[in-house]
This record gives sequence, structure tokens and C-alpha cells, in this order.
Amino acid sequence: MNHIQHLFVKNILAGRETSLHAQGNAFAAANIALCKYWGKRDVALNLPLNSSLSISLGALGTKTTLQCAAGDRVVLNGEEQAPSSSFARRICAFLDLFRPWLGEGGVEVRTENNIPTAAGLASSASGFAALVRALDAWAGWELDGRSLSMLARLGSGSAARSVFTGFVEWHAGSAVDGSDSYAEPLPLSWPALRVGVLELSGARKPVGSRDGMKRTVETSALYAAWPQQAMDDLAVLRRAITEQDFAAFGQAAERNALSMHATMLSAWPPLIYLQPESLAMIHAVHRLRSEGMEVYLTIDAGPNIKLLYLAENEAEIASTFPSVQSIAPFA
Ligand code: 2P0
Repeated sequence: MNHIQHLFVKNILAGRETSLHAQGNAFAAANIALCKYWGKRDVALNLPLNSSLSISLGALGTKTTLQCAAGDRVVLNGEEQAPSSSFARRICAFLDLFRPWLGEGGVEVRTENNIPTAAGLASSASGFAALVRALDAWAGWELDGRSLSMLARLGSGSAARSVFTGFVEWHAGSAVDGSDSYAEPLPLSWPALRVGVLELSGARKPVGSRDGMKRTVETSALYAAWPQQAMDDLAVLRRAITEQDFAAFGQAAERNALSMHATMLSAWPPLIYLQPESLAMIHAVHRLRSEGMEVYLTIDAGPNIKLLYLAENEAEIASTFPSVQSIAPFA
């Protein structure tokens, strides 16, 4: 973690008194972007080149507990992680940003994910959001949502959105110091909305999102069109959510995901996250749609597909895709 990040945290915590409780506990929900975050304008502060919009996934997410320990310990789903593991190193490096407020001792981080393994749901989003909320509860800072979102963003960009639930917009902002790049919840709900999670492939992705977006920004000619595309899609999505216009909503989300994949495909070396099963599923969804079923899809930086549909079609989706996990974000 570098000087710029330390300064950013210092500014947010300026004037806050720390009084450590025995423990800090928090839960944060996973989120799926309907308008994707793809590309950074600043790597140290995780500042995005475009605004994004997500839906949270109800009870799927990360629960984290913090307490004092003799030295740092990171326990994931009941298993102690080696200090040299990339998971423990990333968490401890993030905690380093807060050491001046937490005192000399170590920190025990116990974290549980109930996100289906390898379903292509970023656990870093709910992970860093839960960690920041747990830090706030532990230290008694009582930060507002905007500050929590900006701190979570330092851990992982998409974590800025997981600080909240429901529909969440992450404003890209334009300030070089990152002070206007935060997420906030949209005051809108859509009780009939369903998100279907399908695990098609548990294979590890060859290139992580962080390196994938860097490569895309640096080498893809199609990336030049992306920020405007994302801005247009975000405006359509906002309107479609307000009016509960499901066709417009689904079209904008699907077009946005496939446009992001187009920028990846034209990077060099090419980034092809889609597997044969992914393409088969995309065609299956398009077939269903041609038969009159209102179902759309979205895909992140991996091979797995997420479906978007309404409660009235839940039973038919479950019988067509028996392995689908159907999530009701507003239930
Ligand atoms: C998103 N993704 O909006 C997009 C869509 C993947 C594809 O946010 O480097 O793990 O930690 O800021 O947040 C995944 O990227 O990247 C992501 P960092 P992050 O959900």
C-alpha cells in the first residue's frame, strides 16, 4: 500500500476518535454489475474510467469478524490462511492502511463467504465491503456510507458498491484525489426481479479482472468506445428501473456485458473469458427469448452466466436450467 492510499485514509478518518470494542462484526452482500466497471483512471486509488450500476445478491456475501490478536491471523471459511498466501497478504496490506488507528497489536480476521464457489461472483467485492464495515464497527468511527464506500474501493473497486444493498450506482467521479468516486444506493426497489446464478465452469480464470482491465485499456482499440457506451447503458438502466420496464432493463444489461466482452476480445493478447459452455448458454437464452420468454443475461470477467428474469417466470427458468440458483434481491 502506498503513500497516496495512506493519505486518502487519513483524510477520511480525520477527526474520528477510535475506541476499540471487543469485536467488530459485519456482513456485506455480493453484487452483480448491470453496467460494468471496466478500466481504471488511477490504479492506486482504484478510480474507474466509467460509472457502474449493480444489484446486490440478498443473503449471498461475506461475514467478517475482527478482534485483537498477538499477531495477524486470517481465517477463511474456518481455515487459517498461510501469511504468505495471496489472500492473507492482500487483507493484511489493506489493514496496514488503518494500523495508526488500531494500535500496535495484531488483528484476527475471521471471514466466511457463502458465495457459490467459482460461480463468477467476485468475493473481493463483498469481502472488502464487509472488512471496512467490520473495521468501522470495531473502532467505533461511525462513518457515513459514502466514506465506507470510498474506503472499500481502495481494497477492490467493485467493493465500493457492496457497502450497500439493492440497486447501487458507483459514480466514477473526476477528481484526481478520488474524493468524488463513491457508490450510493438508488432509492428504488423491484420486488419481482430475479437474478439466476449458474455455475458452468469452476476453472480458474487465466487472467484476473485487475490485469484484464489494464490490458484492455492499454491495447484494445474498441476500448475507446466503452466509456460512452457505459454512460448510455447506465442512463437506460436507471430509467428502466424507475419505470420497471423489464425489456429495456434486460436489453441494456445484456448489451453492456457483451460490449465489455467485445473490448476484451480485441485486447492483445486477446482476453477470451467465455468458454464453449458459456456460448451454449448464451444461445440457449436467445432461443428461449425467441420463443417469447423474457430472460436476459449478464457475464463478468469469467465463463459463468447470470440470468435476469421476473418472478412470474421463475418456475419455467428453474425447469429449463435445473442448476440455477434463483436470487430475489428485494425479498
Ligand atoms: C464489475 N468486474 O463491475 C466488473 C465487471 C469484473 C467485470 O469489478 O482491481 O475485482 O479490485 O478494482 O473490482 C472486477 O474487478 O477489480 C469487477 P479491482 P475488481 O463488477
